[in-house]
Amino acid sequence: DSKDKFILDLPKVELHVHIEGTLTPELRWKFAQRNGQALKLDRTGTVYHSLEQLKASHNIIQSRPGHGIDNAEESFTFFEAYYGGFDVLVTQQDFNELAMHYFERVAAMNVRYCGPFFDPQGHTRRGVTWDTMMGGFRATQEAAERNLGIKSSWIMCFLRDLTPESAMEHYQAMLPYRDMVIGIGLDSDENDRAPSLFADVFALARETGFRITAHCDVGNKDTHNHIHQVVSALGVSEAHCIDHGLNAAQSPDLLRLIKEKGISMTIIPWGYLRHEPVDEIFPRIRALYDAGICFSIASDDPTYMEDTWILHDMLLVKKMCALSTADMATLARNAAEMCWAPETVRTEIL
Ligand code: ES4
Ligand code: ZN
Repeated sequence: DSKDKFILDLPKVELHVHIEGTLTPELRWKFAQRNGQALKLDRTGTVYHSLEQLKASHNIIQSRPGHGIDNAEESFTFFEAYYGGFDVLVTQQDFNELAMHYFERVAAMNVRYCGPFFDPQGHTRRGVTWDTMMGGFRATQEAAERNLGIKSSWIMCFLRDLTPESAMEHYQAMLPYRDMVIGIGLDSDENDRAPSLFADVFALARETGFRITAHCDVGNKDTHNHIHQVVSALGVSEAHCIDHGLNAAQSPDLLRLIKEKGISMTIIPWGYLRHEPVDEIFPRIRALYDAGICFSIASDDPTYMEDTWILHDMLLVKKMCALSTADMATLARNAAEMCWAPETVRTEIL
């Protein structure tokens, strides 16, 4: 309807999307064919012989709690599915086409700027070179600006289930490409992996002029401690960001801390449905909004979350938090305000 059209037309900035989490079954199939790979998706080692079978496997991945993924022994976890998809990314062309597909998709949703995440450790450990990865991403960055009018800068994430030494090695290896990279993030499996483990590399990145952000996943058992550590140990402040961190809504102290420090956050409504009941999620998002915290809506891993992209996340949050079109314009403006693009780019969008 006309209200949806209003949301579609809002100039958007997307600040939390994993480029590897935008791999569609179609692209996965195409790259595997081109690279001469068999597609083995689950831990039983089943080989997929057709695109139809592969699509069906994404449907299992996309199931919500109580619908397969979390409790079915024979299905795979989100991270197994996600890292399984990495295997088909081999050539510069693969990285370029993956990223270009994302930019084209969100151009149609009126995204004007984005800061996509990438996970270099998931690629170097398979023998992919930095030139392959960054060459593909650079070609996309240039083509997206030229042909789609979308400006962008990359955010390199460390896999927190790997060591701080590996993070430091990857930080150093990225420096030759630093003109493409605006920020440093922390993602992957948060269980028993405190942010403070990575304090040294984040301090170095901050002092060198990178923006920083870290995932504080919804429902993680240590989430309040981790949100606190992102501020106290990683040095996240006004110029930086927290990804998710929704559980701060349950803690007056954390809400105050985030508000006082002027820290911004990224919120991914569709993703949380995989972990938490509806009435745990949306009142908390609403509480962040009512507390006046600056957060923006994003898509995280669209093809592993029932094919939901930034527009769908915005429509969901509008509906479930009972936000007005003016509120949605505020959220869109938040994204442009909190983003790490140069001032000239941000004012163009605002
Ligand atoms: C991720 Cl949903 C999620 N959580 C943590 N790390 C990630 N990397 C990609 N998607
Ligand atoms: Zn994420």
